[in-house]
Parts: sequence; C-alpha cells; structure tokens
Amino acid sequence: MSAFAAVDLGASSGRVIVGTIEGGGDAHVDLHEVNRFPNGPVRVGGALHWDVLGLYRGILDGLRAATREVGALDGVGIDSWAVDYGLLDADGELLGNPFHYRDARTDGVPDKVFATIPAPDLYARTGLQVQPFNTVFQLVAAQGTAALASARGLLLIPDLLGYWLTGVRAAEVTNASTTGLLDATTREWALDVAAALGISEGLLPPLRDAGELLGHTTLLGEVPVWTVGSHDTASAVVAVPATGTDFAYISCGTWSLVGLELDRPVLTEQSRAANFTNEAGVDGTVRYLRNVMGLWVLQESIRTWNDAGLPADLPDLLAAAARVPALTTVVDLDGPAFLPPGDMPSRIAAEAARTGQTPPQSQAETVRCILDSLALAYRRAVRQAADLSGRSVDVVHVVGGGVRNELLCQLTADATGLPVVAGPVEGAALGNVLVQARAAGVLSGSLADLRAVGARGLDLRRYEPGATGGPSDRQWAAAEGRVDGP
Ligand code: ADP
Ligand code: LRH
Repeated sequence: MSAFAAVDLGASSGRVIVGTIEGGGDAHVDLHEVNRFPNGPVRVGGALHWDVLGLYRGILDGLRAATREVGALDGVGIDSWAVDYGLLDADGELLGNPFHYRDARTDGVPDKVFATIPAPDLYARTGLQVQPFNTVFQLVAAQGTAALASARGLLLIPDLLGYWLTGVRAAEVTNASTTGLLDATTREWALDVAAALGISEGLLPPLRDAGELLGHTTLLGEVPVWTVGSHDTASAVVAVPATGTDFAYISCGTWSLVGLELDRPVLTEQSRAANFTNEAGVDGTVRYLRNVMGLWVLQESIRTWNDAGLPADLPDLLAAAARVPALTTVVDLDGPAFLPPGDMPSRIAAEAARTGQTPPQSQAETVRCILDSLALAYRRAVRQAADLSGRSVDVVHVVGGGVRNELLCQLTADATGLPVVAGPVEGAALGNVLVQARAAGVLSGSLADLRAVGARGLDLRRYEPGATGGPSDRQWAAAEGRVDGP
C-alpha cells in the first residue's frame, strides 16, 4: 500500500489529507483527514494578508500526524487558492506577509494596465479572465514599494510552501496560468507582457508541469515532494468522477468555478466579453471556466450574523431556506461589491433594492436568495461555456464543500436542466493524491484513467432536474431577467 499526503489550502480552511492506495487492477484511493486548520484574511495596518507561517505550521503538524498514522509517506503534494504570492529577497528570505487577493490595493489597476496593453490583446495572449486580483494586477499595484524593489524572486503560495519544504524554487504551470503572465497557448511565461508592464523577468521562476519530482523534504525522513495541479481548482478538476467527455463541473467552495475541460483555449472576443478564463489544467488540458462568487457570500453572511450576536448555524439556516419560496429575490453576486469581506446581508438588500426587488428580510430569506442566485449564475455559466466552446454538456459534476449543500445541488439541477452528480467533497485533495501517485509510478494512464481510480472509492449522489418540484425552466429564465433590474 502507498500513502501520499495532500496539502490542500482553501480560502476558508487548510487541510492535510492522506490518500492511501492499494495498487492493482481495481486500485482505489481512501482519503483520511489528519489535520484541518482555519484560514482567512488577516487585516494588518489596513491591508488584508494571509498568515502564511500559520499555514506552514498547520502543514508541518499535518505531515507529522500523517507519518504517525501511516508510517513513511510516498510523497507530499501542495495545492492552494490561486494568484497570491510571496516575494523573496536576494538571500531567499520572504519579504513581508503575502497579500490576500481580496485586498483593495488593486482597485482601478486593471484599467491602468489596459492603457499599456489593451484588454483584448492581453486576453488573446494569456486567455485570463479579468479579476482585479490577478497576480499581474497585484504586481503593478505593488510597483514603487520597497518590498517589490528589493525582491529577487516571486513564488505563488503552493510554490513558496514547496520551497520551504525542499529548497527548490519553481512555478507549477496550472497555478502560473492564473498570474496573467503566462501565454495560454504555449504555456511559457509571456516575458514581453511582463516587460511591457515593468515586471522584472528575474522574478519569474522556472516552470514545471504537474506530476514532476520537485525535491525532497528531510523533515520527516527523506520524503519526495511532487508537483501536482498546485492551483486547487486544477486538482479538483482532476478528481471530477466523469465517465464521459460531455461534462461540466462546478468546483464549489469559497468560490464556485464553473466550466468545462477543453484541449485548447477559447480566445475569442465573445469569450473575453463573457469573462471566461482559460486556465491551465493537468496533462495539457484547459480549464475553461467562469468564477462565480460562490459560498463566500454565505460564509460572510454567517460571520456577520455571528458578530452581531445572532445565532447562525449552517445546517439550520439551510433547512429554513428550503422552506422559503423559490426565486423570490435573485441578485448578481459577481459584482465588485461582494468581493471584499463585510456585511453581505446588507449588500444583498441594497442590490435587491437597486434592481427593484423585495430585499430579503429574515436570515432564511437571505440564505435562500444567495442559493437561488448561485444556481442562476451556474445556469448561465454552464450554458455560456457550452456555447462559447461549441461543446455539448449532458451532466454537471459538483465537487468541493458545496457537495454537502443538498439544497444548492438540487437547485443546480433545476436551474441548469441537467442531472447533477455531487462528490467528492475533498475534490482538490483527491486530485492532488492521484497526480502524485501517477508521478510516483503507483498509478498510470490518462486523466480518464486517474478519474476512474478516484471514482471507485466515492459515495456520489445524483440530483435530477425537477425532482422536488422546483421552479420550471421558464421561471429560471424569467429570474435571469431580474438580476440586472428594470
Ligand atoms: P475552500 O476550499 O474554498 O476553503 P470548501 O471546499 O472547504 O472551501 O467549502 C467550504 C464550504 O462548504 C462552506 O463555505 C460551506 O458553505 C460548505 N459546507 C461545509 N460543510 C457543510 C455542511 N455540513 N452543509 C452544507 N454546506 C457545507
Ligand atoms: C479557488 C480559487 C479560484 C481562484 C481564487 C482566487 O480556491 O483558487 O480558482 O480564482 O481561488
């Protein structure tokens, strides 16, 4: 039996999960969580940061716990949220706390960049959606700071943690594709783009594919550290238990990443206008998807209520939301107002009022509005992804923490008019383990082969559209017209 530790850092929690694999013809993976630690923004001096050393401690505790439980590990792989980075000085020391992508310093920066490189040109080259937090915008926002001036290297978060474990500096390509500095077609650094924006080429480390040996850590004996799909969404997509090719996926956690797996990028003007992104997937695939603001809005609502001393327990709120009539109020949660941390119930009420709808009054109505609005956004994104890429879709796979939200899964089936297959909850960790196991020679084959192994151990649930008498297709279509207001 082989054992691999997946370090998966989500925006709401980090976890170390051990995947044990019995090789052979009916190989399957057993996942076992050995450490989970909270994660979230830390406000320091008016800016939002990550507590990267706290995360590293959580990783080390997890790896020690893993070793106690299974003995020597056959590998470690690290994935995390995208875009954020640490800067290193000439001695390889970290320069300051990495910024959190929800920090406001990038407000207005995309337009500044587009004055140098027009948005259509940048999209044609990098295929990346415009989000204010893309690494390229963060770096332009940081110009003139002492940290950037003295930086001699940049490492994205999983690469930084991998460097601390092994001493080896590299940029794994799936996450590098979220920087806005990678050519979407060649998968090489777009050095001319960096140069045009005054970003030093010397900051960018050598690129590595997922599934290579990065180095070894000697903290727990000599353990190999493998590159995996170090962007959590890339690892989650590896774990989608699809049996055919016509599937859409929703990686449903703090964010909802909604899209398709393609073999080449879609760089058309229509695709840019719809803000679809072409992120690099494992094995040369393209993750063609849209960012939907996701369960973040629910997380922040619960935090707001708790801070105000109101009881707000997730399972109770979801049960209450299931009793609220469907599609009473729907809002566009992708607007910039919902990006920073804060009082989401008030922001939702303001958006409802702006679009001429009744603002949700109770907690249950607010939660229902969030879930209906997410399902509506999924409907739009799945249909647009299929239209823009010319692909057909016959099933939607949901992976990530949102799998536990049965109401949201049923609403997703209703809104998209497609069956939803929900699971696994720990998609990124499973994809991380599968890619390590193949790199180590325990598994072999294509992504489809890895998916078949991953699916074998899973408890999946299927939701059929209309199974619980939810709104009709006509009602979802009408609701779409309400989010933009009269
Ligand atoms: P991330 O990786 O971005 O930190 P996760 O994939 O862990 O996110 O998903 C976290 C989300 O999962 C939470 O915001 C919550 O909405 C949802 N979730 C977790 N547990 C449950 C549960 N028991 N019931 C419903 N939803 C849940
Ligand atoms: C999800 C995710 C997403 C990015 C965002 C910053 O965790 O990696 O794919 O867009 O975080």
